[in-house]
Order: sequence, then C-alpha cells, then structure tokens
Amino acid sequence: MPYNKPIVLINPPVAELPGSQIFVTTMPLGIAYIAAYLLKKGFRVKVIDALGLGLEKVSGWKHGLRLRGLTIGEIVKSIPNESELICISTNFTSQHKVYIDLVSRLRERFPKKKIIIGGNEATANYKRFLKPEGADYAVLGEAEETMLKLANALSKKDSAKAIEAIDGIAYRKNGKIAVRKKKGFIKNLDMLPFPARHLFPLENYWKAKRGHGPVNKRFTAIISSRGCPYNCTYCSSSVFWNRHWAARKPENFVREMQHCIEKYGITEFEIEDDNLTLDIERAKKIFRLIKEKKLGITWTTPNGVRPEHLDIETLQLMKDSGCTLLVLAPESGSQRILKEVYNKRIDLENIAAVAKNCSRLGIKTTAFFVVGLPVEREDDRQKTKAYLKRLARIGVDEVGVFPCIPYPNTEVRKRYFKGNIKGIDSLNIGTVPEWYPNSRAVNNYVKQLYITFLLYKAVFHPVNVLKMLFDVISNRQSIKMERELINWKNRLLKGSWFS
Ligand code: B12
Ligand code: SF4
Repeated sequence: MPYNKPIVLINPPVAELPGSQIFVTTMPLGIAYIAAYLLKKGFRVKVIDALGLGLEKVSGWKHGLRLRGLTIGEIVKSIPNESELICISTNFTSQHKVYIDLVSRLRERFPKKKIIIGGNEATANYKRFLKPEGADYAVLGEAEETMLKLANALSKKDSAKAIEAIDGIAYRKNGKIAVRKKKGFIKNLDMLPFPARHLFPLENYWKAKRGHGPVNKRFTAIISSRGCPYNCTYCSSSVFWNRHWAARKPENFVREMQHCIEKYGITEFEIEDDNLTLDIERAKKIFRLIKEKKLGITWTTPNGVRPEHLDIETLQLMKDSGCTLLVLAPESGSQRILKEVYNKRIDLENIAAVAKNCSRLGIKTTAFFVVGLPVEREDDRQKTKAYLKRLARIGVDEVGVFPCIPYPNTEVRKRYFKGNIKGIDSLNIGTVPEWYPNSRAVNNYVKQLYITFLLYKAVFHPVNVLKMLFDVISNRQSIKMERELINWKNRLLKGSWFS
C-alpha cells in the first residue's frame, strides 16, 4: 500500500533578464508523466506549477535577474504540511541558480522533509545539489520507474536498504555522495499513462500563447518517442538519453491526441520528439491515423525533425494530417563544421530539398543554426551565411540562430571548453551570453545572420512578408517571429512599450 501523503512535484519559476519580453512557456511534460505514473500506482500527488500559476507575474530576484512565476516564498508556503517528499524539476542548466535557491529555501524551512531533484541539470550536476543545505536525492535520467521505486522505498520504516537497491539515483550517505548508475530505460512506453495535464493550469498557458512554436488555440506538447541514437557533439539530449531511442506505438500516441481533444478541447499539438522520423514507417502510420480519424488538428515539430526520409509523398501525408510547420536543423552551412566539429550526420542538399518541397506544399519551415565556437573559422561563417541566403531564396520562413552552448557532459564542452566554464549556469536565453568566448563578435555575427535572412526573405518572397504583416494585424501566429511582432504591436497600441 503506497503511503498516503501527497508527493509534491514542483515546476520552478524561470529567471529572466529585466525588461525581457521574449519567453516561451509550455506545460512541462516530464513532471506530468511522473505525476500520472505515481497516481496510477496509487500515490497522492500535488503539482505546484510555479511558472504556469504565475505566467504574467514577475518579481525581483538575485544576480540582476527577475523571476517569472510564483516567488520562492510563495512556493514554500504552498507545500502541504503533511507532505514528506518534495520533488523539483531541474531541467535546464541555465536555471541552475533558481534551482539552488529553491532547494536551499525549502531545506531551511523543512529540515526533515526529503527533497528530490530530477531532470537534465540534476542528472548532470547532482553533486552541486546534494549537500547538507541542499537536496537529499537526485533521480538520474528517465524517471518514472525510479521515482516510483524511491517513493516506495522512502515509505518504508527501514528505507536505507531499499534505497541501496535502486539504480539511477545519487544521494547523500554518511557525509558522502553515493551514486547508483542507471541500468536501463523503460522498455514499453505504451504502458505509461498519458501525462497528467489536468494537474496544470492549462488555461494560463493557452492565454499566454507562448508555445515552443507558433500557437493560436488550445495547444499542448506531446511526445511519441524518447531519445535519439545520433551523437551530435553539442546535444545535451543524446547525453541524457545515452543515445537510446524508444518509441510509442502509433495507435497509443494518436489515442493521446484524441484524449486531449475530447478532455481539453486541444486542437494544436507541438510534437517534441528528438527524432520523430527515425522509424519512418512508424511515423507515417501516425500521420495516416491522424488523417483517417479526421482529428481536425494541426501539429508542428518545434524541437526539429531530421530531413532523411522526408520525400515529397511523406511531406504531403504530413501536410494532409495537419502539419503546419517543420523545424529543420542544418546548424551550419559548413560541411567541415558539421563533420569535424558537430558530428552532425545530415546532408545540406537534403535539407534544402525538404525546405523547397515544404514551400511548394504550404508547410512553413524554420531553420536552426548553432554557431560561434572558437574553432569556427571565417570561411565556415561565410559558408553558413551563403547557405542561409540559399534557404531564404528557397522560401524558408524563419531562422533561429543560437550560440553553441557547451551543456554539461557534451563533447563540445570536453573538446573546446576545457576546465570550468564560468557562467554556464547563468542565463543563456536569447542573446550570446557575456561569458562566451569572443562574445561580442559572435553576437554581431548572429545579428548579421538574422538581418541577412530577413533582407533576402523580403527581396525574394515579398508576398510572404505581406502575409506575415497580415498575420500580425490579425493576431495570428504562423511562424514564431510573428508572435514577437504581435506582442510589440499590442504593447504599442496599449501604450505600455516602456513599462
Ligand atoms: C519542450 C522543451 C522546452 C520547453 C519547456 C519544456 C519544459 N518545461 O519541460 C521550452 C520551449 C520552454 C524550452 C526552453 C528551453 N530549452 Co528546452 N527542451 C524541450 C524538449 C524539446 C522536450 C522536453 C520534454 O518534454 N521531454 C519529454 C519528457 C518526457 O522528458 P523530460 O522533460 O526530460 O522529463 C524526464 C526526465 O528529465 C525526468 N524529469 C523531469 N523533471 C523531473 C522532475 C523530477 C522531480 C524528477 C525526479 C525527474 C524529472 O523525468 C522525466 C520523465 O522520464 C527538450 C529535449 C528533450 N528531448 O527532452 C529540450 C531541452 C530540455 N531544452 C534545452 C534547452 C537548452 C532549452 C533552452 C535553454 C533553449 C534556449 N536557448 O532558449 C530553453 C531554456 C528554458 C528555461 N526555462 O530556461 C535542453 C536542456 C539542456 C540543459 N542541460 O540545459 C534540452 C535537453 C534540448 C537539447 N537537446 O539540448 N524547452
Ligand atoms: S540528431 Fe538532434 S537529437 Fe539527435 S543527437 Fe543530433 S541534435 Fe541531438
């Protein structure tokens, strides 16, 4: 019999730069999965979605930053007295300091309760959290089964022995940190219940309209597979999932979509897989099912999709099933960088062909670039610029250009950022962070790429630019850039530009 005190799961608030208007907010699937799994196993669960509950609320914080969401004090106050396990999602390295602050304030207030952390940052940097003034346990990697074992173990009178037997955790033991390596991943993802969306303030997310990609109506993140077998050197996901890839059956995935439509009236889906199309026959079956069942939805891939397998027939099928936008990720226009530095096994010609076909079929496309490593030479940068111009001419609708951040345990970090990286755990959203090598030059280069793209788009696709303006006037997002323009417009109209 699982113990009957509610297990608290926290989605922390987010630190941002003062004055920042560019933020993206989606319901966290990770906690929603864990909550659903614990509920299914008979536990009680209380979710505190500090971000979702305070999406429009900003307050002063430390390090010259402000917090979006409930304040740390408010989170501490909303922990039920009877709860003994407080679990915190720590998914982003860039939010490390918020997590540390939250953990230490909870520890201070509740010296006896157990604090458990999980997600990307906890998995990579558990040592920085597992301190007497910090957390008790870190769940490493995929967490549903581990969390269940840990909750079961902690509900026993003599929990120490039961804890020893759990793999995939790190914890404090006799003043040291004990690590039990993760042994495997969930074999059958179809046995997991659908994420417990009902525990989150979905209305707030819908109202804010700040999805990962463009969103207009009731939207949700959804995932049909976990992990990716490739090992691009900058990718944090392949480290986290250890190049493992597991997929749900198409029927199970589409059933979740139907559930979202029926229960919440959701009609827009953001498919967040790392590698949706690895098994293309499986992916096509998903698209066919959506079409056959006439779900009447739209979907996008804001986390990116690989170009192999995306021939014109497949793209047509995707379009017919409701696909409105694909994010492609060439990352660089230099084959040297792709091969020698990123180990990104993609063909730039292939991406250009997919972009061209999407443009013909009316599927919007975004192209992502990752730039700025000290090994990037001037000729590499020129090639990236040339390729970006080519994509603009083909009809790619927008680009996202990001500095290559050396996330923990990634190969780029080991190769090009030896030693400690001051500032890696500081905010790195939006612009090139100050601590980045040659930050100013990289920042200028990033800006140059954006400007070049927009100029080429305006010259070669003026009708698309007009459509974009029309979208902005009618408050409709069909690419992400339009969202920022809509927000600028609305702030100007409200006269709150400088507030
Ligand atoms: C959707 C998404 C987002 C959403 C937010 C999602 C959210 N709130 O969770 C948005 C669009 C806002 C976003 C923003 C960013 N993201 Co993002 N995002 C993703 C993406 C594509 C999917 C996440 C997801 O739903 N996965 C599916 C679920 C099932 O997995 P999961 O979240 O990992 O959860 C499991 C475990 O982590 C763990 N777990 C999670 N929470 C908890 C809590 C507890 C208590 C426990 C025990 C376990 C646990 O258990 C879960 C179930 O097994 C991932 C890539 C990926 N494949 O995960 C990147 C990813 C998480 N993002 C990443 C990055 C870098 C960013 C940005 C910095 C990008 C940018 N430059 O703007 C920002 C940072 C935002 C911020 N707040 O500071 C990196 C994180 C790397 C790192 N070490 O920091 C990832 C891994 C992408 C990558 N390939 O590198 N992102
Ligand atoms: S293909 Fe994408 S998800 Fe896979 S390792 Fe490369 S960047 Fe990461």
